[in-house]
Amino acid sequence: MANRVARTSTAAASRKPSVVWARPDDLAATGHTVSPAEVEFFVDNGFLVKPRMLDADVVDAALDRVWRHMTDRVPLQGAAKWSSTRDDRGAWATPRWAKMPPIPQAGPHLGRQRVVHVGATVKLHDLGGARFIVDLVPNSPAVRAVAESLLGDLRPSTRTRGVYALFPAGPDGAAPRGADALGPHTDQVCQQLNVCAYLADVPPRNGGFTLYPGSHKVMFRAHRHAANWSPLPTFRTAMRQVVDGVAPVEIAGDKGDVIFWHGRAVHSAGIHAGARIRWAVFADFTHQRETLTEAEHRALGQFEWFKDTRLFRHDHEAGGDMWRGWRLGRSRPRGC
Ligand SMILES: O=C(O)CCC(=O)C(=O)O
Ligand SMILES: [Fe+2]
Repeated sequence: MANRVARTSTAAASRKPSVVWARPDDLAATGHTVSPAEVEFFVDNGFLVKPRMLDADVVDAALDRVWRHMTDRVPLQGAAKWSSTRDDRGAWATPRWAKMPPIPQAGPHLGRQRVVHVGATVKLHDLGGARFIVDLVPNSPAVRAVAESLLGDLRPSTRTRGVYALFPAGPDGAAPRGADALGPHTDQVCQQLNVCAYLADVPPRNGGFTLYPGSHKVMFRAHRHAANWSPLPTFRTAMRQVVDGVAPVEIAGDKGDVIFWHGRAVHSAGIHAGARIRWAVFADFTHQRETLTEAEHRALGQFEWFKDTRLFRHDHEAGGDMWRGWRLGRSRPRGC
């Protein structure tokens, strides 16, 4: 269900390939959780990278648990077995997973399997609510402080989307490498501020999260509401304008880096021509406001159990100030 409507149909040939992004090193300022220059960068581009925000030892311990979980839960094809030598690249390049069970059509996991293993991607949604993952990313005091400084008072975090691994395709994997390797889209349900946190180093062209700078402003106006999924008839044209006109940036980085990104930004998993697994946790932040019930989400086709986001009962119209209610480094949220 996620992204089905939002995925663009723009011909790949007309798209721009991603460029590996070079982080400006002068944005942060001592004494500021988010400096004025960082706020300005975020407002203009729709993302902000905070390098090495997560403790490296805690991340390593988390990744050990994630790896064990994956080898327990992701079935391989036929009689194949996961290698216990995690560092032996040859043992896990060109993964061949067992066939996925069908998408649940009812029940608590409506719309998405608990674990996704397709092509070179594994999405461990079932780890999304594990205490050690929630504590590591959305409940990390440092991550939360930045999210609060940008967005304002936050809804308490109960889960993340999970841990997303992008595997190397391997010699016979024939991974597409150009713009057609990208799947530009926007996310649904209620979108304000999201994070992507790296659990291992992500060198260039190793699947780094890829985002179209400035696209949050275009896509914001292509919705009826400020945060709730509410695409206007102009949505597809707006997507085409972004995907044909903007060179996406691939965010390479280090273990523990956290990327904060605006929920309306067009984005994609990155081009992966490298040798490592791209390990990332994705999480959602929204304002603390009244939300719709689970039954209402199901009725609207916006039930995404694996995301920590809920539609606002009373969302603002997207016609006005797109930063209404955001704190943007100030002591009080804007427009409240
Ligand atoms: O894995 C990635 O880099 C992209 C994930 C994504 O687009 C999403 O969680 O909505
Ligand atoms: Fe997405």
